[in-house]
Amino acid sequence: MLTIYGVYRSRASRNYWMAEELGIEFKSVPVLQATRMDNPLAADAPLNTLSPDFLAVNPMGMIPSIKDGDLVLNESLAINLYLARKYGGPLSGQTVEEEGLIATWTMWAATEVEPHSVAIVRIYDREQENSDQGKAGIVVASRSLKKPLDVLEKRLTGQDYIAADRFTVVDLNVAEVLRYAQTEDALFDSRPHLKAWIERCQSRAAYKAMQATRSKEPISV
Ligand SMILES: N[C@@H](CCC(=O)N[C@@H](CS)C(=O)NCC(=O)O)C(=O)O
Repeated sequence: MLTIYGVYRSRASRNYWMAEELGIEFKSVPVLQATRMDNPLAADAPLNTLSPDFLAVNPMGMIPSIKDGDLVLNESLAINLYLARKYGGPLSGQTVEEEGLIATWTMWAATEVEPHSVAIVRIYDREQENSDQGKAGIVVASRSLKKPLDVLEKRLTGQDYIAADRFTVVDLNVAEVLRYAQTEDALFDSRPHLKAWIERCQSRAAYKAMQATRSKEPISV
């Protein structure tokens, strides 16, 4: 059975969403972020990203990781590409060309979008969004997102999904990377196709199932 190591309030959410989409059985092993804990190395600390048992799974000390049979994989977006290929049906690329587009837009999200969307979510995580420093950080990150979001808006003008005429793993990957910037309404209100697309992605039953579990997870440990 597939094992997902992580918590829903982390990048593991994208793998939980993917597992829901695929309808595959999976086991979730909770691994907390050490950075959110007071004393992650305490003898009685719950399994976390600094625990030796978890470092044996991912020496980078980051969630998510998965185990599928004997295979261990890290890197949330790559995990989804693997799950799509292995279990995916219509979520995976059906042609080499679709696979190429899925890889391209996933790498684009990881390199051109996520650094800036994560910068925004971190400001909210630290409850700094109303401080001068936090506001300045949001302005800088939003400015950096302008070009990538204009490019995605153009891509989605005249087509409902990024790589094919159906929802695929890359829509899930990009939507999850962009979710971190969704506090900034202006980024989406000014780009109607992007806004309609992310709403389309997030109206899926599997996304709602992931969010329902996520909302029950305690915010602090
Ligand atoms: N590129 C990695 C990044 C993983 C990552 O940064 N995970 C965070 C949680 S979202 C983490 O585990 N941080 C360690 C910590 O906070 O202790 C991926 O996409 O899987």
